[in-house]
Amino acid sequence: MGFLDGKKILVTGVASNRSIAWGCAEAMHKQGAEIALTYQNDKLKSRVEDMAAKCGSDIALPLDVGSDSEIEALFTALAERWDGLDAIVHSIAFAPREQLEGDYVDAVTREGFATAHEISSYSFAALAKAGRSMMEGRNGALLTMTYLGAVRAVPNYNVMGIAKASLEANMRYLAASLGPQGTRVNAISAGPIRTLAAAGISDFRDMLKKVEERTPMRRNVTIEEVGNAAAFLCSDMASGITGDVVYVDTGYHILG
Ligand code: 0WD
Repeated sequence: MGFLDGKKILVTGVASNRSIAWGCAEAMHKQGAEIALTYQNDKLKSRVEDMAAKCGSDIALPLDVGSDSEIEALFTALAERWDGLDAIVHSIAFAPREQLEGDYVDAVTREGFATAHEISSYSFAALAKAGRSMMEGRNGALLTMTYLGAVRAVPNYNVMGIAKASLEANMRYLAASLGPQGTRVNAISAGPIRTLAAAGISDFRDMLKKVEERTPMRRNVTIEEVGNAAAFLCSDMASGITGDVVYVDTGYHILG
């Protein structure tokens, strides 16, 4: 018996077994949820299929959130397998690598700004919109992944911090919009974790070290810990929580 028994959950953004999305899928599977995964491109297909199988699932579907037709096709394919959907985990972000190093004003470009916002923020609203009818009447949940760089000027995080601020506002507007149909919308602000996406951020290793030295718990957070919080937020145990950012960062955000 788990607290997600009978729930059908779509988890996007699995790129490797270090992905935060994978921590979410594993934790949710442990709590009894049925899981569907997505993969960004053909290179990731067989890896993500294998990872779905580890969650007892044979649903791994293509999704590049830069494409409206792929978003539509995803929900059409999902509707052929499931009669409804209880939660969507959005764990996707992208900015061109040259945006994520050095001085913000030097690095930012019109194109880099637009890409970061489209892939890292708009895509959350796009998934909410496309998934809305499958989620109706089920007390569903949407969840996204954000970072402290949304509310503080973190070195090298640059335009991604602005995209995360947009994502957090997006989350609140989605919560207001979808609340009347019973869908809750939240974000987890995770501490730094070594993943493929994180490798694109300049001096990421220093960031991990700095957090470890200063944070109240004197260690970095794990994908299992983020996954457990995600499982809770997508469950009926969190039925009163919407429009919120929950920090899963071993307390780093409270420091002055
Ligand atoms: O320290 C960290 N790792 C933190 C990550 C701290 C706080 C928040 N986050 C956020 C990230 O910003 C992101 O929103 O968590 C989310 C997941 O990131 P992750 O688990 O750190 O990274 P990763 O394992 O790389 O998964 C992100 C994936 C991509 O991986 P790559 O490495 O290929 O960029 O997002 C997917 C892709 O699989 N992705 C897309 N999926 C569909 N369409 C797209 C796209 N256009 N672009 C990227």
